[in-house]
Amino acid sequence: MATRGFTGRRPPEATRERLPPGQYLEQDFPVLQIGPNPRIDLDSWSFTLREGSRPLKSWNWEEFSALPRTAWRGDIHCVTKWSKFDTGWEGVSIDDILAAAGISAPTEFLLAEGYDDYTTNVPVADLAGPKAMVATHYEGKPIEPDHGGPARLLVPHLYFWKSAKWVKGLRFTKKDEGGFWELRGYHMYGDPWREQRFTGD
Ligand SMILES: Nc1nc2c(c(=O)[nH]1)N[C@H]1C(S)=C(S)[C@@H](COP(=O)(O)O)O[C@H]1N2
Ligand SMILES: [Mo]
Repeated sequence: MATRGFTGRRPPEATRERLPPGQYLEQDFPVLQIGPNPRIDLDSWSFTLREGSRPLKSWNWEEFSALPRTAWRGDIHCVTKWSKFDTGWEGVSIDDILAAAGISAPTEFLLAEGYDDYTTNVPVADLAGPKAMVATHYEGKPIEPDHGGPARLLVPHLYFWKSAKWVKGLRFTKKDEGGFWELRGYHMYGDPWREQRFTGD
């Protein structure tokens, strides 16, 4: 016991406190998705805000890369029960995206849309502040295609299925509309601390 505290290992109690209910600590970074990686060429990449079908503002890669940058480090939680601690991301916060578009959110809800046609719904209120972003970098490097590069949504306080990979835009919706997984039984909100995995949780 004399060497406890000198091993550099996080005490198990602290790990347990940091893990939402039903989660285990994963050291690797698993890859989960509904299909193959979409092919994305930076020359034709764009990110678009829409209200329903109406485009509000669009950026190409060069324009998007010139927006103010935000960094965030923290824990992510997948509904398949792995959590990963201390993940470091950089990108553009949703606040900065809206500011650059010169608009405030036109509705309270939106669907994030991926280049693979994946969608997931998030309340606009959950994207405020620096903790939600369109991330372009993971641990200082461009996000690998397997993890959603060149750009993915990052909403780390909700289960990771809300963090749409290969994101191509945000579509504001009048009502809270379910996305790909929400229409297939996943929870509409997905708070890991309240263990909102499936409809009715
Ligand atoms: N575009 C897109 N985004 C997606 C998915 C997907 O299939 N397509 N899968 C989601 C799910 S279910 C999870 S758990 C995470 C996995 O992200 P990772 O592969 O980087 O771990 O991405 C989410 N974002
Ligand atoms: Mo997932």
